[in-house]
Amino acid sequence: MNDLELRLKGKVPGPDTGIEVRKSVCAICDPGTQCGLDLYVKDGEIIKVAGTKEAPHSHGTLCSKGAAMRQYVYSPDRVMTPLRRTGARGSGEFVPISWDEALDEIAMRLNAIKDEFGAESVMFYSGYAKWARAYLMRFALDFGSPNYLTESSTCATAMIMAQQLTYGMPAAADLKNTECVIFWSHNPSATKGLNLASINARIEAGCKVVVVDPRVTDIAQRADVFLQIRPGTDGALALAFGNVIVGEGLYDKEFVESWTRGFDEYRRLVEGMSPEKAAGICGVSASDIRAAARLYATSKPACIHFSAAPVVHHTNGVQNYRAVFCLIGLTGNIDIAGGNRMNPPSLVHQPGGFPTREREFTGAGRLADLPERIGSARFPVWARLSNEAQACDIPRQIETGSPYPLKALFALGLNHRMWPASQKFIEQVCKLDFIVDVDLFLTDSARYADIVLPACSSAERREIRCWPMGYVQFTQPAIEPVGESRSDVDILSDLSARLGLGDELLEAGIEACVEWMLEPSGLTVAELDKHPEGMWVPGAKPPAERKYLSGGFKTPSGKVEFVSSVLEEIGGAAVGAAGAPATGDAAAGDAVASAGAAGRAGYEPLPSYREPQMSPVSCPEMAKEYPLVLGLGARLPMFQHSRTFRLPWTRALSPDPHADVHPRDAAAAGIADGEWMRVVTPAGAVTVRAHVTLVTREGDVHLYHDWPQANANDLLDGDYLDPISGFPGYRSSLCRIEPADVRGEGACHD
Ligand SMILES: Nc1nc2c(c(=O)[nH]1)N[C@H]1C(S)=C(S)[C@@H](COP(=O)(O)OP(=O)(O)OC[C@H]3O[C@@H](n4cnc5c(=O)[nH]c(N)nc54)[C@H](O)[C@@H]3O)O[C@H]1N2
Ligand SMILES: Nc1nc2c(c(=O)[nH]1)N[C@H]1C(S)=C(S)[C@@H](COP(=O)(O)OP(=O)(O)OC[C@H]3O[C@@H](n4cnc5c(=O)[nH]c(N)nc54)[C@H](O)[C@@H]3O)O[C@H]1N2
Ligand SMILES: [Mo]
Repeated sequence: MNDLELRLKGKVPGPDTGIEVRKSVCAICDPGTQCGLDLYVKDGEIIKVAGTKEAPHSHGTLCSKGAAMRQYVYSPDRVMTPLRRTGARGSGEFVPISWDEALDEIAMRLNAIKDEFGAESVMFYSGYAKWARAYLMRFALDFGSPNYLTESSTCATAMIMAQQLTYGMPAAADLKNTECVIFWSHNPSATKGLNLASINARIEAGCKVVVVDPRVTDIAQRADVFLQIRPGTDGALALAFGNVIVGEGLYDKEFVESWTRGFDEYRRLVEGMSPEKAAGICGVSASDIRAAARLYATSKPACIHFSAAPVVHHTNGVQNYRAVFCLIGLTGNIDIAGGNRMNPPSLVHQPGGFPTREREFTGAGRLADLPERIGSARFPVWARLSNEAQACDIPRQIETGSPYPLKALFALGLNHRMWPASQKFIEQVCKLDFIVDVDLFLTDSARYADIVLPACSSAERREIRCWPMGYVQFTQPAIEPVGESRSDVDILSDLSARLGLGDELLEAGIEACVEWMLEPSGLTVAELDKHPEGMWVPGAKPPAERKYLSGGFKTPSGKVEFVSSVLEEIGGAAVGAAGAPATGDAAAGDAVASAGAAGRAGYEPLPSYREPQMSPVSCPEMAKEYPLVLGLGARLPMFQHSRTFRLPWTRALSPDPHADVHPRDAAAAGIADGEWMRVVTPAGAVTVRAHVTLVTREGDVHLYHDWPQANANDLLDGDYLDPISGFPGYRSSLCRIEPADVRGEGACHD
C-alpha cells in the first residue's frame, strides 16, 4: 500500500485524501448534553465520526448513540421525498410528491380548515427534538392557533411547575461549587453521560452524595446515603426530611423568617411525617432518612439535582417534587453558589449566561388574545404557568369536541408510543381531517399521516446551541441533505409564505431569525459563521447570586411559597383544611388524601403526600391480582426514546425488549433470567425478556418505553394523569408477571 492509500484507509484528512473534517453537533439526545461532532467528509459523504476535542462541554467524548451517527444519517428508514398517503391510515402506502405539491396542499388544507373551524382547530406539535421549537411556536401563533404543543406535556414542564409554584422559576443544582448533592431521581450514567466526569470529580474532591432512586444506579453505589425508595413516594420522604430539619433546628431561620410564606403550616405538615412513618411508606430505614436529611442540612452549601422525568411521572408528581423543592428554601440553599441557582435560559432551554430574545421571538404574548388552549380547563395550573397546550388532553378533546372541535395536526416528529394508551391516542388522532408529520424516518406514527415531509438531521442543517459555561455554536451543514430532506426551519419558513401569514422574519429564514434573537447578546451571525466549531460568548456570565434580595421571588407573594398562592386560588381549598397534617397510623395515602376534600382533589396548597393512584397501598384489592409496582421508562444508555432501535450498532447492545425483575419476584413467578415473560396490567400486556437483577427493589418491575414490539405505554390508561400537570403516571402502576410461552424471535411482532 502506498502512502496515499494508507492515509485514505486511515481516513486522514488532507488535500491529498480529499477528506475534510467538518464541525457539527450530535442532536440525538438532550440539548443539555449533546456532544460536539467532528464529521469526516469525503465526496459529500460522512465517512467517519469522532467527538470534537476542543468542545469545552464534551472534550471529544461520544456515547454509543453519537458513535452510530452515520447509521442514523444514512438509515434505510430515512424519508427521501415528500409523500402523500394513498392507502388507509397506518397502511404505509404513499406516493412520492414534489415539495411544491406537498407544501401547496398543506397550505390549502390548513387554510380551509381555519376558515371553516377556526385556527384553534389546528394543532402544531413538536416531538422530543427541541431545536426548532421557538420557530414552531411562532408559526402556530402566526397562524392564529393557541395550540402549540410538545412532548414537554410529559417531560420537564411538571418539574418546572413544581419549582414555579415554590420559587417562581427553576433553580438548577450548582454541582461545581457544592459540598453535598442529592440526586433525587437521576441516572446520569444512562442519561447525561457528558456530566459524569464533573460529577466524579466532585465526589473525588469529597462532596457528599445522597441518592434517592428505586434502583441501584451507578451513582447510588457511590453515595454516602442511598435511599432506595418505593416509586412515587418521594413526597413522603421529602416531608420526613423536613421533619428532621425543622425538628432538629437545622433550618435557616433567618431566610425562613424573611423570605418564605406558610412556614407554620409547613411545620405542622412535616410534624405529621416522622422518619419512622415515612420509612413505612417509602420502604427505607428511618435512620437513613435522618442521616440523609442531616447531611443535606448541615453541609454548606448543598444542592438538589432533580430530573425532568421520573418524580413527576406519577399521579402525585407535582406535589412530590414541591415537597422536595421546599427543602432548598428551608435550608437557605436557594440562589447561592453551590446551592440551587436561578439561571434563565438563553437558547433552546439552556442557560448560557447571555441575554437573547428567544422568548420574544416565539410571540407568546399573543396567547392572551386567543381561545383557550387544549387542556386549559382540565389543568388550570398548567394553563397559568406554561405557554403550551397540554397534549395529554388531545384524545379527550378530539373525542368530545369540547370546548371546540380539533381538525388537523401539523407535527414535527410525532411518536404515538410516547403517550399513555398509545393505541387509543393514535385512534383518536386518526379522526382528524388532516395530519402532517415531518420526520427523518418513516416511523409507525408517520404512517398515519396524510402528508409526510422528510426532515434532515443535525449534520445536514444549521442550528444554534449554547452551553452553560457561555459557549455558543451556530452549526453549518456538514453534508448536503440526504434525499430531498430539508431542515424543519426551512420547511416552516416556506410554509409560512404559502399560508400567507405575513411573517417577514420567519420567511427570511434561520439566519435572519437567529440574528434577531441574538440582538441583546451583541453576537452576530457573521461572527458566529467564523467559528463553525463554536465560540465563547464575550462577557457571558451567570446571573448574580441571591437576585431575590432586590425584587423578591417571582411568586405571587414574592416569597418562597411553602403554601402555594396559585394552588390556593385555583384549588379553592382553605389552607387549614387542605394543609391538614398527615396524621394517624392508617395507610398514609388515605389520611392525607382526604385532607384535600375541601378543594380540587390533589391541589392542596401545601405539598401534602398522596399515594400514587395505583399502588399496593391505594388499591389493595387490585394488588391481589397485580402485586408488583410497574415503572415504565427508566432510560437505557443506547436508546433515545423511539429513535435508535433502528441503528444496528445501538440495537446490538440490547437486541430484545426486556424488563428488570428482582430474583425473588422472578422465582415466585417461575421465570429465569433471559426467559420471555408477560407483563400484564388491567390495561394490556406485553411480552419481554426477564432481566433478573438485584438492581431493582423486590416488588418492582422496570421496563423501557417505546419498544415497537412491546410498547410499555399500552400498559397504561390514557387518563392516568397527575391532576395538576396532566403528566402521565408512567413510573408507578400495578402489574403481574407470568411466563410467556414463546421461543426466541417468536415473541416479537414489529
Ligand atoms: N440514553 C438516553 N438518555 C436520555 C433519554 C433517553 O431516552 N435515552 N431521554 C432524555 C429525557 S427525555 C429525559 S426526560 C431524561 C431523564 O433523565 P433521568 O431522570 O436521569 O432518567 P430516568 O432513567 O428516566 O430516571 C432516573 C432514575 O429515576 C429513577 N426513578 C424511577 N421512578 C422513580 C421515583 O418514583 N422516584 C425516584 N426518586 N426515582 C425514580 C429510575 O430508577 C432512574 O434510575 O433523560 C434524557 N436522556
Ligand atoms: N412510558 C414512558 N413513556 C414516556 C416516558 C417515560 O419515561 N416512560 N418519557 C416521556 C418523555 S420524558 C419524553 S421526553 C418523551 C419522548 O418523546 P418522543 O417525542 O417520542 O421522542 P423521540 O422518539 O426521541 O422523537 C420523536 C420523533 O421525532 C423525530 N425527530 C428527531 N429529530 C427530529 C428533527 O430534528 N426534526 C423532526 N421533524 N423530527 C425529528 C424522531 O425520528 C422520532 O420519530 O417520551 C415520553 N414517554
Ligand atoms: Mo423527557
